[in-house]
Amino acid sequence: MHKREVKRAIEKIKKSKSFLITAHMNLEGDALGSELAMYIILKKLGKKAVIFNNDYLPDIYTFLPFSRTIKNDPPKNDFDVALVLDCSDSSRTGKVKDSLSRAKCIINIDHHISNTYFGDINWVEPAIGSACQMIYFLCNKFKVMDKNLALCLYTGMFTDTGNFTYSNVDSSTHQIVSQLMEYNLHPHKIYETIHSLCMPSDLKFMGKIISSLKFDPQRKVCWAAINKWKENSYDLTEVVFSVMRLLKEPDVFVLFKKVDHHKTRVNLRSRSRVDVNKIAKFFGGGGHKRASGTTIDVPIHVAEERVISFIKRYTNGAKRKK
Ligand SMILES: [Mn+2]
Repeated sequence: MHKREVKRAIEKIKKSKSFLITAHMNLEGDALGSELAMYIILKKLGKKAVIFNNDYLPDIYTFLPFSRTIKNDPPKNDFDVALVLDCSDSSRTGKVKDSLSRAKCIINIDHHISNTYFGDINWVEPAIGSACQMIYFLCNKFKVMDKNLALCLYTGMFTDTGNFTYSNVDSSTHQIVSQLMEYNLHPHKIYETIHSLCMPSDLKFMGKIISSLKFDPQRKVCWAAINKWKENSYDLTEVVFSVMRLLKEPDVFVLFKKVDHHKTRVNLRSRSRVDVNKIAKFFGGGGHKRASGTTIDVPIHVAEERVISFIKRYTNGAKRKK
């Protein structure tokens, strides 16, 4: 834990009155959980706070407390502090970026290894599995934990660790979860709200993806290239990856989605050995060692060719070094 930056962040929060809270685009459990938890903490401390996001709240997360207070339009007033959470770079806040300059100070609280240290205070912990786990620490410091906070933090920790199955889970994760569970949370309900949402058409779409999976000759990389990605009120990306992860052999999983004729979204996941942040970084993106992404301005078949051949070279290199 970066004690000096934590201390600076806490001091700044204590001294300041008004806050803008935001997170990365493509909202998911950790971004929303950490934003809402931060909002609740600040309200409990008697501060003024507003959450402003680039994207609309996905339906599956409306169960989170205070989620209806989230704004999608720029606030008119200035702020003492902008709290940017779970966000590797200020440009990842989308349209919120313009409003960040209206704050006297930016506090960057994040766990992406690709973080660009864009804040005035940068509390960045790549070894921690979720931004929510970092906010949990603030809850304890301010002694404000309650059921709403526990629900927000649990949701972020749960989603960012693949339901507590990824390699970023350790004993501290479960110790914290154990404390959150004291607030009478219902993990089975949270799980179903977030994950049991597929319509029959979604499963048929998944079937097409599964039947088109590709592998390198050594079966260490598994990928799918999808020309027509199904837009849902929730994102099927993690569902596809969870199916790919059922495979025994691959270390790396890749999903290519056509954005338009000259733009391809690439999502990368790794099981244990390969650092996919480095791969995404090579192609102008970033994220975590085990989960990252990038958008490349080339047609999908070109993106597929370039990324897969890079991964093959990269993993061969990693093997030789071992
Ligand atoms: Mn996160």
